[in-house]
Amino acid sequence: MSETHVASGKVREIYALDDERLLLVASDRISTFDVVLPTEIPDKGRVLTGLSGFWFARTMQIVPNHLLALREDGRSTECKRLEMLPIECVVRGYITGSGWKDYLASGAVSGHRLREGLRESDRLPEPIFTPSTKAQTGHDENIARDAAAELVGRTCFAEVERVAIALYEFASEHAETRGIILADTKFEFGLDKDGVLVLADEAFTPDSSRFWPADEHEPGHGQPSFDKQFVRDYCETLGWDKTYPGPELPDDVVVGTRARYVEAFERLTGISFEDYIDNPGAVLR
Ligand code: PZK
Repeated sequence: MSETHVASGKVREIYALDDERLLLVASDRISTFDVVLPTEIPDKGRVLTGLSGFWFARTMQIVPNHLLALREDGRSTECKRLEMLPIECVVRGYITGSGWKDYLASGAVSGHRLREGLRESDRLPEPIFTPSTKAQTGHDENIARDAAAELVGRTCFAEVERVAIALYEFASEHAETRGIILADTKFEFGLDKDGVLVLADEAFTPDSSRFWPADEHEPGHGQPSFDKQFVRDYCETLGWDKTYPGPELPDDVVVGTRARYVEAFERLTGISFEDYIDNPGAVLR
């Protein structure tokens, strides 16, 4: 490939196609406890790319997005190059993860004061926007709404918050009717050359969102992850200290995990994964 490499995520790469377009390539790598494992999950990158495409096609009436074309390999997308906003845009419909930690410590998350007595993994009365910083290393940190507004400007902040909540409401309602809870999700936005707000990165994938099986939802503790639970359970049996390097995965864990990704894809899109492999454009219609 002749394209210039621009950036690496844990499991994705970005290349420059020209001044206006980027190529986003999703690999089959998987991370757990923030460590990329040496074993890949076949087709994971295709599942995530297909899901993003599905959601981008269905949310254009809420906000324009960066997707220009989905390539025949099912894992590469051509995207409009944007000026990215310096915040991660997180929406939470359930209280878990760093939101749960912040709530326990202070009774609030990013300045949203929540009622007393919430249990871990409880549904919130309404989704909340909890922006975070883009940490260069380590974990993103939830920041106050004022701090986020300072970083992007008040008018931009208000628009991003409104759009992010609308996107979450749209997708989480769809997912719940298909037996999957989207507990929370992270968006990245950018501005195009005319200053228009555009949704970028990936949308409602299991790497950018917490997917929980709805029929197993039980507040009071952390929930099993729809996609990564086999991997986490296996890693817990090893007594691994969760630092680099991670363990190789046995075949049954790989096969079971691949099946969970494919199941999430098929439940959410209503499209058979085989059809997607034959014709990736199927998710856009
Ligand atoms: C962009 N990232 C983060 C994501 C990585 C890194 N449309 C865009 N325009 C300009 N920049 C970006 C995007 C997008 N999306 C996003 N870094 C730059 C990122 C995935 C893999 F290596």
